[in-house]
Amino acid sequence: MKLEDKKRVLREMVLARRFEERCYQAYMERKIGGFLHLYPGQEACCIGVMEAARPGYDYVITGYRDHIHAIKCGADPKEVMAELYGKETGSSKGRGGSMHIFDVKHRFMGGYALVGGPFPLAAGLGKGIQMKGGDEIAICFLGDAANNQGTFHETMNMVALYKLPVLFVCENNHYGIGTAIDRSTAVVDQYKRVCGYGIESAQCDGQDVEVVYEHARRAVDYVRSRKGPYFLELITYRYRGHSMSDSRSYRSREEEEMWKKRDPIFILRDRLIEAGALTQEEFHKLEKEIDDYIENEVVRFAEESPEPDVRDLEKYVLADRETQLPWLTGKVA
Ligand SMILES: Cc1ncc(C[n+]2csc(CCOP(=O)(O)OP(=O)(O)O)c2C)c(N)n1
Repeated sequence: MKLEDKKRVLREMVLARRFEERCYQAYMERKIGGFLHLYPGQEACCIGVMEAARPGYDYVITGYRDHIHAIKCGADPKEVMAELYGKETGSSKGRGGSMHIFDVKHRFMGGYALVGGPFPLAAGLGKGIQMKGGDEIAICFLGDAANNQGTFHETMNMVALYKLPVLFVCENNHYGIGTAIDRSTAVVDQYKRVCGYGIESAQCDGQDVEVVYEHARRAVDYVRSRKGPYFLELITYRYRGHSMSDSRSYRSREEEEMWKKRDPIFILRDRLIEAGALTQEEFHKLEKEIDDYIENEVVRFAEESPEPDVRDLEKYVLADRETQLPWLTGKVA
């Protein structure tokens, strides 16, 4: 990664962290309702992988921990925040909330609440790309527990059989809600689980964004050159609970502190400082700039945006038979 790119990536990771922490605060203030799954600790995963891909050009799909993936694809943080606030200006018009951020314009094909749900959809995206031609790829981000779903195995078989251009990124944060991976999964090294399907795979440190980027570059090149699907496992950790109702009683504070010593933002920050490319003061200035942006633009936009009109409650939620599904009405041959 070039120095300029590293500095930009540091900024993006700080934005991701502060955005999520601000969501936490807004939830506690009851400005955000419903479910909320936050990403602090895992920033190097999505940002490092997408740095090696083409955000806004390659198709991306993921689970419910989806805000940062959408933003990295090009979604406006203001629209993502407005979605969390349930406002009409949100990326899903306020009807989806945290788990259903979509930004089709930037080829962010959605966050999904159903664990494992995105696997077959990613295969479909890959099949679509293959039929259309072109050099896009589909990237499917998912957690380690999702790999125990039946959809995982059916999808791995099909993508391997048809050599679909899909990169699977497993963000292994060691927990599925409150269950540690070694209590739910026979083979904890997730990258080994796809060998039986003949899929290329690798595992790497998910805390060091440069390491993630290097591995992702190889994986993306492999998929883009149409050699077939690829499975990349990133070893990472989420600092907060699974969702807002999780007290994290299933893990020790020592374990959390140990992971915080390998904070993805601090790893890159310290490396830049050591190389003389950044000072502590510049870093604080960056944090302040980002906090101001989130407060004065992102949060303000969400707060000032209108609520959806209650008469439009079903708009965008249920398919409109007349205009959106004309074949159901028999008007299309
Ligand atoms: C089909 C289905 N089964 C169960 C759930 C309940 N559930 C929500 S999150 C979750 C754990 C998923 O963990 P993982 O895939 O590792 O992702 P992480 O939360 O760690 O990012 C489960 C079982 C669900 N949402 N969907």
